[in-house]
Amino acid sequence: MTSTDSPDCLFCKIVAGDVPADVVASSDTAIAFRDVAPKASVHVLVVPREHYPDVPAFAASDPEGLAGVIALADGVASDLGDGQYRLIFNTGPKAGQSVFHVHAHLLAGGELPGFA
Ligand code: D5M
Repeated sequence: MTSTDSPDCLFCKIVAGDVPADVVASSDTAIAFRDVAPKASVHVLVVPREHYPDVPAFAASDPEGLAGVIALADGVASDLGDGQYRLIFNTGPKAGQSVFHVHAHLLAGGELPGFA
Protein backbone atom coordinates (compact mmCIF):
# COMPACT_ATOMS: atom_id res chain seq x y z
CA MET A 1 0.00 0.00 0.00
CA THR A 2 1.19 3.51 -0.78
CA SER A 3 0.30 6.72 1.00
CA THR A 4 -2.28 7.43 -1.71
CA ASP A 5 -4.15 4.14 -1.30
CA SER A 6 -7.55 4.27 0.30
CA PRO A 7 -7.93 1.04 2.29
CA ASP A 8 -11.64 0.51 1.70
CA CYS A 9 -11.57 1.50 -1.98
CA LEU A 10 -12.55 -1.25 -4.43
CA PHE A 11 -10.51 0.19 -7.29
CA CYS A 12 -7.41 0.59 -5.08
CA LYS A 13 -7.79 -3.13 -4.33
CA ILE A 14 -8.00 -3.90 -8.07
CA VAL A 15 -4.90 -1.74 -8.71
CA ALA A 16 -3.07 -3.62 -5.95
CA GLY A 17 -4.14 -7.01 -7.37
CA ASP A 18 -6.10 -7.86 -4.22
CA VAL A 19 -9.43 -8.03 -6.13
CA PRO A 20 -9.47 -9.78 -9.52
CA ALA A 21 -10.33 -7.84 -12.65
CA ASP A 22 -10.16 -8.41 -16.40
CA VAL A 23 -7.25 -6.06 -17.07
CA VAL A 24 -6.88 -5.15 -20.75
CA ALA A 25 -4.07 -2.57 -20.57
CA SER A 26 -1.86 -0.81 -18.08
CA SER A 27 0.80 1.83 -17.76
CA ASP A 28 3.03 3.03 -14.96
CA THR A 29 0.26 5.35 -13.76
CA ALA A 30 -3.05 3.79 -14.81
CA ILE A 31 -4.82 0.51 -15.50
CA ALA A 32 -7.77 -0.41 -17.71
CA PHE A 33 -10.15 -3.28 -16.93
CA ARG A 34 -13.53 -4.42 -18.21
CA ASP A 35 -16.64 -3.16 -16.42
CA VAL A 36 -18.58 -5.99 -14.73
CA ALA A 37 -21.86 -4.57 -16.07
CA PRO A 38 -21.03 -3.60 -19.66
CA LYS A 39 -23.20 -1.00 -21.40
CA ALA A 40 -21.49 -1.40 -24.81
CA SER A 41 -19.57 -4.15 -26.62
CA VAL A 42 -16.41 -2.50 -25.30
CA HIS A 43 -16.93 -1.07 -21.80
CA VAL A 44 -13.66 -0.57 -19.98
CA LEU A 45 -12.86 1.43 -16.86
CA VAL A 46 -9.60 3.37 -16.92
CA VAL A 47 -8.32 4.38 -13.48
CA PRO A 48 -5.19 6.03 -12.14
CA ARG A 49 -3.14 3.87 -9.81
CA GLU A 50 -3.24 6.65 -7.24
CA HIS A 51 -6.46 7.32 -5.37
CA TYR A 52 -8.43 10.46 -6.14
CA PRO A 53 -12.15 10.58 -5.39
CA ASP A 54 -13.25 12.18 -8.63
CA VAL A 55 -12.02 13.81 -11.82
CA PRO A 56 -11.80 17.44 -10.62
CA ALA A 57 -9.63 16.38 -7.67
CA PHE A 58 -7.47 14.30 -10.03
CA ALA A 59 -7.12 17.10 -12.60
CA ALA A 60 -6.22 19.66 -9.94
CA SER A 61 -3.53 17.46 -8.37
CA ASP A 62 -2.13 15.57 -11.35
CA PRO A 63 -3.05 16.92 -14.80
CA GLU A 64 -0.37 14.77 -16.43
CA GLY A 65 -1.92 11.73 -14.78
CA LEU A 66 -5.29 12.67 -16.25
CA ALA A 67 -3.68 12.96 -19.68
CA GLY A 68 -2.20 9.51 -19.11
CA VAL A 69 -5.65 8.05 -18.36
CA ILE A 70 -6.98 9.54 -21.59
CA ALA A 71 -4.01 8.23 -23.58
CA LEU A 72 -4.48 4.73 -22.15
CA ALA A 73 -8.21 4.86 -22.98
CA ASP A 74 -7.43 5.99 -26.52
CA GLY A 75 -5.08 3.04 -27.01
CA VAL A 76 -7.63 0.56 -25.66
CA ALA A 77 -10.29 2.00 -27.99
CA SER A 78 -8.00 1.30 -30.93
CA ASP A 79 -6.95 -2.14 -29.69
CA LEU A 80 -10.45 -3.40 -28.85
CA GLY A 81 -12.56 -1.25 -31.18
CA ASP A 82 -12.20 1.06 -34.16
CA GLY A 83 -10.69 4.01 -32.33
CA GLN A 84 -14.00 5.86 -31.95
CA TYR A 85 -15.33 6.07 -28.44
CA ARG A 86 -17.08 7.91 -25.65
CA LEU A 87 -15.35 8.73 -22.35
CA ILE A 88 -17.52 9.44 -19.32
CA PHE A 89 -16.47 10.56 -15.84
CA ASN A 90 -19.52 10.29 -13.61
CA THR A 91 -18.94 12.90 -10.91
CA GLY A 92 -21.10 12.75 -7.78
CA PRO A 93 -23.92 10.40 -6.76
CA LYS A 94 -26.59 12.32 -8.67
CA ALA A 95 -24.55 11.77 -11.84
CA GLY A 96 -24.36 8.05 -11.13
CA GLN A 97 -20.93 7.84 -9.49
CA SER A 98 -20.90 4.82 -7.19
CA VAL A 99 -17.16 4.17 -6.81
CA PHE A 100 -15.23 7.12 -5.43
CA HIS A 101 -11.90 6.37 -7.09
CA VAL A 102 -11.85 8.40 -10.28
CA HIS A 103 -12.52 6.29 -13.37
CA ALA A 104 -13.23 6.94 -17.01
CA HIS A 105 -15.89 4.76 -18.61
CA LEU A 106 -14.63 3.95 -22.11
CA LEU A 107 -17.55 2.94 -24.35
CA ALA A 108 -16.65 1.75 -27.82
CA GLY A 109 -17.00 -1.05 -30.30
CA GLY A 110 -19.86 0.10 -32.49
CA GLU A 111 -22.65 2.62 -32.86
CA LEU A 112 -23.31 4.20 -29.45
CA PRO A 113 -26.72 5.55 -28.48
CA GLY A 114 -27.03 9.31 -28.71
CA PHE A 115 -27.90 11.51 -25.80
CA ALA A 116 -31.58 12.45 -25.68
O1 D5M B 1 -19.10 3.31 -12.16
C1 D5M B 1 -18.66 2.23 -11.40
C2 D5M B 1 -18.60 1.06 -12.32
O2 D5M B 1 -17.80 0.06 -11.73
C3 D5M B 1 -19.94 0.39 -12.63
O3 D5M B 1 -20.22 0.49 -14.03
C4 D5M B 1 -19.76 -1.06 -12.24
C5 D5M B 1 -18.28 -1.19 -12.16
N1 D5M B 1 -17.75 -2.17 -11.23
C6 D5M B 1 -18.11 -2.36 -9.94
N2 D5M B 1 -17.38 -3.33 -9.37
C7 D5M B 1 -16.51 -3.75 -10.34
C8 D5M B 1 -15.48 -4.73 -10.39
N3 D5M B 1 -15.16 -5.49 -9.31
N4 D5M B 1 -14.81 -4.90 -11.56
C9 D5M B 1 -15.13 -4.17 -12.64
N5 D5M B 1 -16.10 -3.22 -12.66
C10 D5M B 1 -16.76 -3.02 -11.52
P1 D5M B 1 -19.76 4.61 -11.52
O4 D5M B 1 -19.55 5.67 -12.58
O5 D5M B 1 -19.05 4.91 -10.23
O6 D5M B 1 -21.20 4.24 -11.29
